[in-house]
Amino acid sequence: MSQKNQTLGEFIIENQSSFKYTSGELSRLINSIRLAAKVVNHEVNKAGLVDIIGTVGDTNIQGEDQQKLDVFANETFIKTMTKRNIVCGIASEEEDDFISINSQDENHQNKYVVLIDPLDGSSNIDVNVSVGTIFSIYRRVTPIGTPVTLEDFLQKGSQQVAAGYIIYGTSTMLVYTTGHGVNGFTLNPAIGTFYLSHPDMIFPESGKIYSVNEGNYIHFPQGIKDYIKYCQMEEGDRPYTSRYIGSLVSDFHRNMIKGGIYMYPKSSQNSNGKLRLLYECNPMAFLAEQAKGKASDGFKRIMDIEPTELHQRVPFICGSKNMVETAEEFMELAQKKATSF
Ligand code: AHM
Ligand code: MG
Repeated sequence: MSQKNQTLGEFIIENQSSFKYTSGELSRLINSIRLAAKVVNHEVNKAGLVDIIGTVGDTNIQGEDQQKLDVFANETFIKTMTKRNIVCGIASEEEDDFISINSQDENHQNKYVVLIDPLDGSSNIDVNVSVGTIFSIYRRVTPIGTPVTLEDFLQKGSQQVAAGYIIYGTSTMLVYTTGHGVNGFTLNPAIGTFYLSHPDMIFPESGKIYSVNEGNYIHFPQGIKDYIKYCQMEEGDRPYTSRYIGSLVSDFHRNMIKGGIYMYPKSSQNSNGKLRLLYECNPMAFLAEQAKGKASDGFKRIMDIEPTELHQRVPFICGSKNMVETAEEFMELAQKKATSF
């Protein structure tokens, strides 16, 4: 039985048997993500010292070049997983193509691929606002022992075996699911240990927060405009509160705890929105559903979308179930009105 204050390490061992393919490989993989998260956390926390310890492009006291944090996070996660020989392939939002690991080694038996957004919301770093790492894990579909192919990465979100995020916030948390609910662990920075602080996280069925970049309002589809007006209307428990950090992990995390909806719709400028299906939307959708919330592109379930390319973008609406369903109703109604002319 999981209990508060259990360490993440203890939790992983205890829950390993509840995973249907128990070989320990997935546990080792989550352990390596935990390790990389601590390294990135340490670096993110130093970001405010940038003017004191040097800026990007400078050489630090050890003779190392200062790196942009998103580049550092990307390298740290990739290196940690590659060196520990824990996955057969990695795709990252920061890389053009996927990386095949140990494809020359015939004894290479690893069966998982990881897709990662190493530092999401990185435009927020300079202003001391929370950023996050998002990860998504699948079993490969091509034969074990052969080099991975694009097919191993272009799987529907419903095929995910695990997903999660790390939020580098006022405290650093790792939140993940292996398909048995969502659990959140808070880092005690003094001793570098994650403790179970948020067992069985659940989205309230309805909420009072809507999160969207309203500066783009004029470019949004009619259904989204109508839903935003509905959120602002004085009726029943409305108007809702508007909260938008501009850091998906942070907006999602707050909404899951308090109840709310996050939207990044398509617009007249970006026909598929901004967020990436494989690195951002699918993992957040898996977490949302495991926490009894919902994730949609406005018309259909995010995790049912058949991916066609690694860096594909999709409109994203995610959060408390009732709120997402109401937004979908507005989208459908607007579409019906538009086609009835
Ligand atoms: P990024 O992957 O380039 O960091 O972009 C993703 C981020 C999300 O975290 C956030 O919700 C969104 O972009 C904010 O975009 P905008 O500034 O257009 O509202
Ligand atoms: Mg991102």
